[in-house]
Amino acid sequence: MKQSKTGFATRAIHHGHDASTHHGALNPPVYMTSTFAFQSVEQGGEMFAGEREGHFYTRISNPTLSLLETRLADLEGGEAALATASGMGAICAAIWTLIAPGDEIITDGTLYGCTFSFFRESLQKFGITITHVDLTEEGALEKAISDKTKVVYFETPANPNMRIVDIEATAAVAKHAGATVIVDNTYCTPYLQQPLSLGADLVVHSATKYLGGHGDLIAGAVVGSAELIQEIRLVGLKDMTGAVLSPQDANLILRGLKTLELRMERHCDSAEIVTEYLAAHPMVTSVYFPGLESFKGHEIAKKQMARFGGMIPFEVEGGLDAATKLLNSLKLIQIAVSLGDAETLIQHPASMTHSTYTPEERAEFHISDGLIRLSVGLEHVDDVIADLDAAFDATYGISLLNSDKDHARAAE
Ligand code: 7XF
Repeated sequence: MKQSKTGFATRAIHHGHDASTHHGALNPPVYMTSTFAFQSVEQGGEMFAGEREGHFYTRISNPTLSLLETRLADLEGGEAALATASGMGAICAAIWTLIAPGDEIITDGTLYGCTFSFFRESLQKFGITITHVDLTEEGALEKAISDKTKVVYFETPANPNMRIVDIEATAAVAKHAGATVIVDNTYCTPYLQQPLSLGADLVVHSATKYLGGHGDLIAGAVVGSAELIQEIRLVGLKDMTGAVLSPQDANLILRGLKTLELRMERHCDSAEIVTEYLAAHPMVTSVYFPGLESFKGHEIAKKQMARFGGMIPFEVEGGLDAATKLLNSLKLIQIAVSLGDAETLIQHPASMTHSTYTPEERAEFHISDGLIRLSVGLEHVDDVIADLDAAFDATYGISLLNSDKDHARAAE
C-alpha cells in the first residue's frame, strides 16, 4: 500500500500535478480531445500493442483523466484508479471484468436501487447467481460463501438505511474463500473511510456525490491494485461499457477535491446537529445516524469511519402521508435525489431511489415505506433546522424552535 507523507487536504489539492511542466499553470490544463496524433505508423502500432506508453484515444486514457485517477488512487490509498462516466459505469465496468456465467456474487440486500436492480435483474439474465446475505450479521458470510463466489460486494453505510458492514472482518472471510471484495465508498469518500486499508480489493464511487460536490456532473471511479485497474480499464471500460468520463467533468471533480476535506467536515458537523434536532422531535420515530450511540452499527462505524458523514435517514409518525406532507412543506431544503451537494436534499427512497425494489423486497431488506433520506448540505445549519422545524409545524402543529422561544418568553 502506498504511504503518502503529506496531509489529506494537501494531497487533494496538489498530488500528481507539477505546474512547472505545464507553463506554470496552477490549474492543470484540460485535454479536451478524443484522439491523439501519432508521430508515425510504427508508434501508433506500438501503443495499440501495449509496447509503448502514451495516450491515443480518450476512451482508454487521457492526461486530464490520468491526473484525476492518480489523485483519487492516492487519496484512497490504492495503487491505481479508473475514472468513469457514472457511478453505475464504475460498478458495471468492475463487475463485468470479474465475473463469468456460473459465478456467484454475494451482496447485502441493502444497496443503492440501481445497483440492486443491476445485480438482481440484469446480471441474472447472463447466468450469474446473486445471493443476498445479511452482512451485518456475524458469521452469515462464512456460512454462505463457497468456491463459486467470485465477488463480495457491499456499501457501508448502505444507501438508504445506513446499515454498517464491518469491512475488515468481511474482507477477511471473503479473501479466505478467494473472492474479490468490492466496497462502494460513495457515502464516506476516502476522507472518512479507506476500505482498501481494511482489506477490500476494490473501492467504487459515485463521484457525482461528495467527490464532485456541487451537483453539476455525473461521474464514477474504481480504485485498487494497478493490475486489477488495468484489467478493468481494458475490459470493463474499453470494451464492455465504454463508460468513459469527459475530461471537462474530470476537471470539475479535480476542483471539487480541493475542498473535499473542508466540505466533509462541514457536512459531518451539521449532520450531528440536525440529528440532535430530529432525535429530540416527538414526531420522529427513528433516526438512522451512525453517530448515535443507540444505532446498531455505531461501534463498527466508530472503528472504521473517521466521522459519521452527512446522511440522515429517519422515519416519522403517521407514515407515508405525514412524510409526504412534511417534504412538501419544506422551502429551503430541496426535494431531490442524489446526495453530497452543497444544497440540503431530501427524498423518499421507497418511491424514488429504491423504487427499483418491489414492495416485498423493500420489506425484506429493511427499506420502510415511511423512510425519508436527508443529505445535509453546506448551508448554515440553523437555516436547515429552521426549515425542518417549520415543516414539522405545518405537518403536526409542533415546533421545537418556537416552543423554545415560548419557554424563553415565559421565563422573561
Ligand atoms: O451512476 P451514479 O453516479 O448516479 O451513481 C450510482 C450510485 C452508486 N452508489 C451509490 C451508493 C449511490 O448512491 C449511487 C447513486 N445514488 C443516487 C441517490 O441515491 O440519490 C442516485 C439518484 S437516483
